[in-house]
Amino acid sequence: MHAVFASYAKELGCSYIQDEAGNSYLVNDPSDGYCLIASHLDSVIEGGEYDGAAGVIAGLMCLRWARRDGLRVPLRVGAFRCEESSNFGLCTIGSGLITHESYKENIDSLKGKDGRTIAEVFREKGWSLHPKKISGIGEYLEMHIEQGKVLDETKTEVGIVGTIAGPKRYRMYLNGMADHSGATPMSMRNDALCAAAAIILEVERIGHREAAYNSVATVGVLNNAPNVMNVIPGEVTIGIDMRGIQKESLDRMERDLLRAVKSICQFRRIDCRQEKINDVSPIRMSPETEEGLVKAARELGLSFRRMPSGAGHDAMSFPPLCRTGMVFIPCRAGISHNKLEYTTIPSVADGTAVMYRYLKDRYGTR
Ligand code: HGY
Ligand code: MN
Ligand code: MN
Repeated sequence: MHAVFASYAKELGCSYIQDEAGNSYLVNDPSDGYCLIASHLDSVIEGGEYDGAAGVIAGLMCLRWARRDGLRVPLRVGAFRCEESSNFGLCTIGSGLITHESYKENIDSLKGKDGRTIAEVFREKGWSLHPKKISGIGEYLEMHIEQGKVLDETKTEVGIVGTIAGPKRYRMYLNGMADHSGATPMSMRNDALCAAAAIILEVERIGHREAAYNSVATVGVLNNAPNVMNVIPGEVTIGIDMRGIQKESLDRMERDLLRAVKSICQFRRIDCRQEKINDVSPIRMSPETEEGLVKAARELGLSFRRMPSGAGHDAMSFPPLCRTGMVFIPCRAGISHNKLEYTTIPSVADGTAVMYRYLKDRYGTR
């Protein structure tokens, strides 16, 4: 995908560069103060074709229109690596590394699904986990499918994002005692999978309780060992993903989760090792960029709504550095992270037109 992305350089009159973390860019003008329009090219396992890719295509279209119209602004289009937490459990790795915003702690020992550490993978690819910080950026824009049902169900053409939900993520390693499923009396078991089941239902209960604040809580990862019919499960790993646009709600979910894990494991005589893999506060987009995108949508006569993002995005990495804004487009039935994920070319064009109109309003043409 990055090679295909790079192949557009010539027809768009751009140069292709890669940063030290392996992220790709097309550059129409090397001067500072550039506007970066980007998203990611990786996807979740068994995912769809639009999450990330649609936003990169929107950037390429803006480059093409800017070249046609002689837009004055220095534009770059970016394709980030490893935005999804599917492999290393951590999200927005590519954009987080080059902004130095998301990873102040050392992530070298994070293991991917194939057991190799991120340090081994980066070394093999010739990339750095400690790249020099991105510089010269004036503004960051990203277009993305909503991955929710609001725009589709309300038949709204575009969404303008105000706040992106922050993720708090844990991996819990539950250790009980593998034992004979036939010969071990029920009162003498340390069943790690039953403890996990109690925790999973508690995560769901906490999520429902905080739904009033737009918070959600999910257990998406479950590994059970030895995972055979006649052995009481001894070792279980679960991955917990909590998200919220209100910090207090996120903190309440975390507090109640840790309390529940402690009491469930004590009651069931299970040892639990906790690994906190993500703790990103809810991120506010720049108000002036948000207002500019709203103005552009209005000028284009597109139906729009201001809305939060429940999903995380590379745009989370940029507000500490520069003005940042996001545009959403509908996806069919809100389905995402699923092969059925779908949006239309006219919707991609609508979202792109809003970003491009914003650029013209802000920077003007020759
Ligand atoms: O998981 C997310 O929120 C995003 O799709 N990376
Ligand atoms: Mn995604
Ligand atoms: Mn995405």
